[in-house]
Amino acid sequence: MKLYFSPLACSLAARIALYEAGAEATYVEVDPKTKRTADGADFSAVHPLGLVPALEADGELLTENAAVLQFIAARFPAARLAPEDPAGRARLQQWLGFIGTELHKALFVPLLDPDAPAEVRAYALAKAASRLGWAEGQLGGREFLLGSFSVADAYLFAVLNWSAVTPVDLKAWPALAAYREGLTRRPSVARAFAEEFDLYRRHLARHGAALPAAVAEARA
Ligand SMILES: N[C@@H](CCC(=O)N[C@@H](CS)C(=O)NCC(=O)O)C(=O)O
Repeated sequence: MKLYFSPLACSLAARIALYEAGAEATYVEVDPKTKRTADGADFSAVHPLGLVPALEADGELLTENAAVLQFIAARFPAARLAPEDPAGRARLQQWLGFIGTELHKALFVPLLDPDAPAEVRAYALAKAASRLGWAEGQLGGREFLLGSFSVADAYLFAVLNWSAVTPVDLKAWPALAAYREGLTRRPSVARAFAEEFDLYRRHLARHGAALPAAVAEARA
């Protein structure tokens, strides 16, 4: 298997899932600015949309977080990364859909995009209270979104990390903040996050950018 990823992007979730599964995989870094892989190849030739994650498996390319994560879960059932019963499976889909649309795309992408107009950012930020408030309520004080760790937790962790570089302050949602903090102690998550944090730092240095102070603090 080959995972195309960018450091600390949503593709972090697939890396976490692969680590959970103990899967053999090759990790190919994609520069989100140049769309070049680490060896200089054009990632757009792999995935014309230039989006990560993209997972090469069995000679095929799979894209979209929800599909990639569920594929990894299905490929490595012993890791128990997805419920198997219909209700649990639907609940997993519910979370993957919510995280992908309401949080990832609707809330965080406009806040992370330096080219997004101020009005667009304000429009996105206005959704934070209801979307994160709903997730906070659903989570309560639980450690995981479902009964045990699943690929939805990996995806939500990847997305919540972005609060460090956006005006979304997780302190307003203490259950979500505690949930994220708790996941940082999980071995697969800690390993994936530490590795990608270093790669992110190197990516910034290559582009002559400094590590944002809030990110450095969050890591310290
Ligand atoms: N709908 C896609 C979205 C993936 C996505 O937005 N990936 C981001 C990283 S988190 C990306 O590759 N962005 C690069 C770009 O927009 O050019 C999915 O769920 O996989």
